[in-house]
Amino acid sequence: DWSSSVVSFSPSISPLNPGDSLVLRPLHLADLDRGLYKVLSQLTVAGDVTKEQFRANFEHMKKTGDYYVIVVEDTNVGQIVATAMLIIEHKFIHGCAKRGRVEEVVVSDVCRGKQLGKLLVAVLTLLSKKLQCYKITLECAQKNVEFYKKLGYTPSDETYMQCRF
Ligand code: 16G
Repeated sequence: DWSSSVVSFSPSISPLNPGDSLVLRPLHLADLDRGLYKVLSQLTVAGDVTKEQFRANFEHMKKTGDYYVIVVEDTNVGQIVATAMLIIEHKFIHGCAKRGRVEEVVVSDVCRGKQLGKLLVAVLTLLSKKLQCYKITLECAQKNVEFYKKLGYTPSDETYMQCRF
């Protein structure tokens, strides 16, 4: 239930009313042609992806049932202006529990200051709770720590480690 969310928005926006001419909805296949990669490239190397590569990934994600990718579209221009995804991971521990991960949170620079990042993360966090995840985690740049703290996330005692290929 959105109204029970602890996060407050000023001015008031919600998943059903994200702002003037904006719509929050699940990712569509056709969003590849609505500037999705232009937005993603503001986060990191988004890469050059063919329609077929995108479709194959999209279908795979859909089939697993564990990916919830949401976008905000500016319907005035038919362009994606923000995106984020929730991935559900299945664990043996905690009684075969589920854990959520937030990934690829990006708001286009043309749409900053409209609380869209906050809205997307709040929606996915609430969704993970509804899906009975025992926790939800994310990795972020140091400069975004304060942003995520306001959404109920706290830095972990665990160290984030990686191998890059
Ligand atoms: C951020 C993103 C992560 C993404 C990474 C890209 C969030 C919460 N985190 O950590 O999803 O994978 O940036 O960096 O959006 P990379 O190109 O080094 O993987």
